[in-house]
Parts: sequence; C-alpha cells; structure tokens
Amino acid sequence: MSIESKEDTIIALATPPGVGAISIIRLSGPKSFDAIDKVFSGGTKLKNAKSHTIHYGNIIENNEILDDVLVSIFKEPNSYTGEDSVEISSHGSPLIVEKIISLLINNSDIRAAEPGEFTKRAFLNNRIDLTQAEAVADLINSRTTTSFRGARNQLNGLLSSKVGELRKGIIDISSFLELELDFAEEEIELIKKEELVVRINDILSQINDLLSSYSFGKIIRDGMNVVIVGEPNVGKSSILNYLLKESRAIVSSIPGTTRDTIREEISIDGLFFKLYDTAGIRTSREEIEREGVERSRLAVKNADLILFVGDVDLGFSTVVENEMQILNPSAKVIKILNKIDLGVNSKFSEYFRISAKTGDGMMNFIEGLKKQAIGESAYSENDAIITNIRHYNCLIQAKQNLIKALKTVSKKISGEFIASDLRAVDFAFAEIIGEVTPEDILNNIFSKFCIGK
Ligand SMILES: Nc1nc2c(ncn2[C@@H]2O[C@H](COP(=O)(O)OP(=O)(O)OP(=O)(O)O)[C@@H](O)[C@H]2O)c(=O)[nH]1
Ligand SMILES: [Mg+2]
Repeated sequence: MSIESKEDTIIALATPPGVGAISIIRLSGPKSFDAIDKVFSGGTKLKNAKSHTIHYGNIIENNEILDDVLVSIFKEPNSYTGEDSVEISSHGSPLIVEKIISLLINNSDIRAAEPGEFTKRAFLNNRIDLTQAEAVADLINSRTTTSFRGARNQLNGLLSSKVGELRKGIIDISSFLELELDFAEEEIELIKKEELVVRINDILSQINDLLSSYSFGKIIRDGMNVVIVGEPNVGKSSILNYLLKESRAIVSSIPGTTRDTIREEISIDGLFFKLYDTAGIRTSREEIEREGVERSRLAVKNADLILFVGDVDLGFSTVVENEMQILNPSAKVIKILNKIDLGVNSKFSEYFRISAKTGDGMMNFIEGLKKQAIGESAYSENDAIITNIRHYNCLIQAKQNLIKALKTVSKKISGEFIASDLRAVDFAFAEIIGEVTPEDILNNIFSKFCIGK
C-alpha cells in the first residue's frame, strides 16, 4: 500500500449488514475527527475531546436529525489501526447506516474502506505483526472452542514469539561468523564448527516440531474432512444421522438410497468435523447413480479421514478399499463394522464394532474419531502451532536453508557462505511475521477479510 493511500481516511460498517439493536460505523485516518465534527452535534467538538471518550449527540443532515448516536473517540496511536479513529454507534438499520456513511463521504474527503483495510493499517502501523493480523481473520471465522483458542494464541503473539526465539538463535550464530570475517586475517575461530552444528541442529529440530504441528493446526482451523464410504446398505447414512443426532439423510432398506453427497458440520468436544455421507463407490449402469459414485470419488480424494463401513454380513469390500487407496493414499482410514446388533462376526479385523441402530460401540468409535483428529502428539495451550499454509511454506524455506548451511559447514569453506545461508533462513522467518512480506502476498491476505475489519 502506498503512503498516500495510508493517509486516506476510510469508513465502513463494522457490524454485520442488516437490522440489529445497533450498528457500528468505523472511521480511521487523519480526517476522522474533522469529518465527524461536520455532521455531529453533541455540544463539544470531537477534535478537541479526549481519547477513549464516548459522546452522545445527533447526526444532522440538512438541519434534520438523521439519528441519535454514540460516538467513541480514539486518538493515534492508541487505536486499533494506530490512527485517529472514530466509532459511531447508530440504530441498527441498514437505511440509517447507508445515510450516515454517504453523508460523511459526501461532506469530507474520505472514502469507503477496502476489505481488511483497518487490520492492514494496524499491521502497517506496527500495532500487530502479520501472524496476528491473520489470527484476527481466523478468530472471526472460528467455529469451535479449539479453533478459537488456536487463533487466540496466535493473536496473543505465541507464534510471533516462537519465531522471534528462533531468529535470535540464528542471529547469535551469524554474529559470531560475521565477527570472524572481520578478523579473517588473524584466522580467529570464535565459534567451533562442532558447536555450530549443534546449534543449527537445535533450531532445525524446533522447526521440525512446528512443521509437524501443521496437520493438527490445519484441523483446528479448517476442520477435518471425514468421508463415509462403503457398499450400499451397510448403514452409512444411519451413522451420519447418529453423529448429527438428527435424521438428516434418508435411510431405507433399499440399496442405493443415497445418491448425492451430503455434507454436514459437527463439533465434537471442540473439534470441528466436516462429515460427508456418500453414495459409496460401486459400478453402476444407471446415469444418476453413476454421477453419485463420481461425487463419492471426489469426496474421497479430498478426505483427511475415511470411515470405511462394512456390515456384519458383508464385511469390507476389497474392491472399494483398493480404489480408496488409489484415490487418496494419504488419507487415514477407520474401519467400522456396523449392525453388530444382528450378531457379531469375528471374521473381520481392525474395526470399530458399532450399531447405528442401538448405539452400541458408538462411544468407543467417537473416541477413536477424536484421536484421529488430535493425532499422536498432544499440544498444550502454550505451544505455538502452525495453522496456516503460508507460515508452513516459510518454515520449509527456513528448513531448506538451514540444511544448506549444515552442508556448507561440513565442506569447511569460508564462514561467509554459512552466513549467507543463515541470512536466507532469517529472511524466511521475517516473512512469517510480515517484516519482508511482498506486497502481493499482503494484499492477498487482507483481501480475504470482510469489509469493516
Ligand atoms: N439392524 C441394524 N440395521 C441397521 C443398522 N444401521 C443401519 N441399518 C439399516 O440398514 C438399512 C440401510 O441403512 P442406510 O443407513 O440407509 O445405509 P446406507 O449405507 O446409507 O445405504 P445406501 O445409501 O443405500 O448406500 C436401513 O434399513 C437401516 O435401518 C444397524 O446398526 N443395525
Ligand atoms: Mg445412504
């Protein structure tokens, strides 16, 4: 963003559009107070009011009261954006909001804000770093307590401080190397090569820990795609209904009841699952059914976890299992043997035994589902977790350059080259927190925000 546009004064509705008790209109930039003073009558000039005060008064258009409002005043740098800011709480009517916004735009040199522009300014004015700005979007979008906590931790700066810690490690090593270069002629070794390797490996292992938190982090943020697959009539839809606690999908004893893919979201103990009931994978001559099977295949391709259902009579189809493997070799698979109320067949192995009809075995199966979502490693609330693909990619960059640095060390060539590898590592870290992030990446991040945030 250019400096000129940073100095624009911007306006947007900050609350959701529509009817409500109140709506909040937000202004930010150097002309905020001038603009509001032109249309507000509340006894005092807000330009002269103290920061963090609230003022009652009227918004006036052509000598007529448009609305009675409360106006909150924030003076730079102590506002969300770091700029002079104003929040107008009006009655929650789309008509009033629209009138107030156009009145302000028509009377002063201010313009409508772009999506995420308030948060972008907070970032550009160093109120928050980039990981925190991204966490704001995640926080707004979070739907379960776990995703909320993940975003909250990131907003509190947990990831930033972890990255800061790693950067300090790099800078410590680099400063030894740079000093050595200053004394190159005397051939002084300020840091032993073995010590260098130990330190680099330590940072590397911390990066690896962060990288491996991503599979959990992604599930925290976006939920886990869980796809129910199996032969016709094994009880796929019954399992979906059981998990949802409602009869969402049609269940019948006629094989091929489900033709389309059904998608529902559930949260189990704060974990977010996107559940897909499918027509299943099978050969069919009938056109609609064939389309249904195609859709099942697509769901399987995008699955994080496949619930592979068999029943006590049929067991598990190897044809379906093979095809699942080909479509999505990396998906986790849980085998579930359904209809155990009809008698338990011991011929089949590696499954949860359940009855979608009586609920038998369901608690056990749900525990298994949760375990798959959480994974092996247990993260505590104070651990930095990677939830964002951008951060993940930057860490990969850092890792590759660290490995390169290790190779350079082993080649016993000048410290200059190691220092250069380490600079590339630091650059990748700097990109995570937004210190050196290219303009187009920034724009892409903020364009995904809603307007007014
Ligand atoms: N006894 C018994 N019957 C079950 C159980 N689960 C499902 N059923 C019955 O099995 C039949 C098929 O169930 P659905 O849930 O429609 O099976 P589906 O796999 O979705 O079938 P399609 O959509 O046709 O592929 C229905 O008559 C269900 O009532 C169970 O645990 N025990
Ligand atoms: Mg079905």
